[in-house]
Amino acid sequence: MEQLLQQIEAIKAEIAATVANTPEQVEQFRIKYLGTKGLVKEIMGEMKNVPNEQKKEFGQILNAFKMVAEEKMQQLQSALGDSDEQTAKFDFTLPGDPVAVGTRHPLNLVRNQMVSIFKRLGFAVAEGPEVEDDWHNFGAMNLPEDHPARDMQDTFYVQEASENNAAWLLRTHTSSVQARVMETQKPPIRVICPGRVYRNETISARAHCFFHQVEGLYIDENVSFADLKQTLYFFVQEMFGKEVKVRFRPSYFPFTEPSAEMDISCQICSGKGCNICKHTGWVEILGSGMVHPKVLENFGIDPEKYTGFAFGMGVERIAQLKYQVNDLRLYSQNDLRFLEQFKSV
Ligand code: 2NL
Repeated sequence: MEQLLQQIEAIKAEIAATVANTPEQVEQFRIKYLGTKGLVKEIMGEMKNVPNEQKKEFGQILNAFKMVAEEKMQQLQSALGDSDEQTAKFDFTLPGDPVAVGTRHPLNLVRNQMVSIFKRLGFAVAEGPEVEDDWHNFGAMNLPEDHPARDMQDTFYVQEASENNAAWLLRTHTSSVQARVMETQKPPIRVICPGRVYRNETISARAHCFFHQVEGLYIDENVSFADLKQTLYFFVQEMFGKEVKVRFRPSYFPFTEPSAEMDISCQICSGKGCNICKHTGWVEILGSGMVHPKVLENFGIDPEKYTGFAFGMGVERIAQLKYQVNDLRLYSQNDLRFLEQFKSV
């Protein structure tokens, strides 16, 4: 009995000291210890010579011994497998699992194109808050107190004006951002302001309660209406191609004088006449004008020394003309059948 225990301890030490560098050596280990004629089986065979009252205790010792051999066997196998067998089996040329990537939203695609065109002309990009005070959105832009745009019917008020507090509202144009630029910077100023704006409209194919704008402002000495026209003509040529034709129509905005709207030749029918251009061959794409002297004065800019032009356009409108989107609601419904069409744009 005592001798058997010593024998087991000796074999255990031998097992612990075993190393195997090849599959053959692992197999030799298996045969020597765990095979049908192996040492584990042989020692197990001694069980019949153990006296009955010691069988239970000895059985436990034998089981533990067998586990030591089996665990070592697994160790040897996995140590080999990691370095050789498994790497050899793995085909690194297999294609990976496809990862579904999203697509850019058409409004972001068009906004980015617009921004990059104006950047090339030296315009900086400015952004600002969507919740604005009455002054930056309306007052500074020369909109009189009784102007219809200020009406609750048209503008979302977050807080009405009171004795001590200004009115807070969702900006109705990104002019409010340009107001903040004029407040903090001196001319020359050359910025574009892309962003979301809000109007209290009933949602339909042609109107939405929010949309996206890019407004531009250029103030320096000797800025003229000719600069305005050439800048905007360059913009549409880059956006729609060199073939595009433009025309300016006189218009009115409280913040510009004189004011003009710009039309381009219809991109759908090339000017022949269709539903989009209402058979005129022309579509309106933006409003513009020379910055009103009162607006300049509001920011301490001397209108005798400086002049400027400004313009504003809707990103949805440009995207509609570029990609023939016939319903404004499509932009905010997140319908994949719509969005996936812009995968390769
Ligand atoms: C439109 C018309 C316009 C402006 C926006 C502007 C900004 C400043 C001063 C003067 Cl800071 N004007 N912006 C000027 C003319 C037209 O937008 O139909 N937008 C969609």
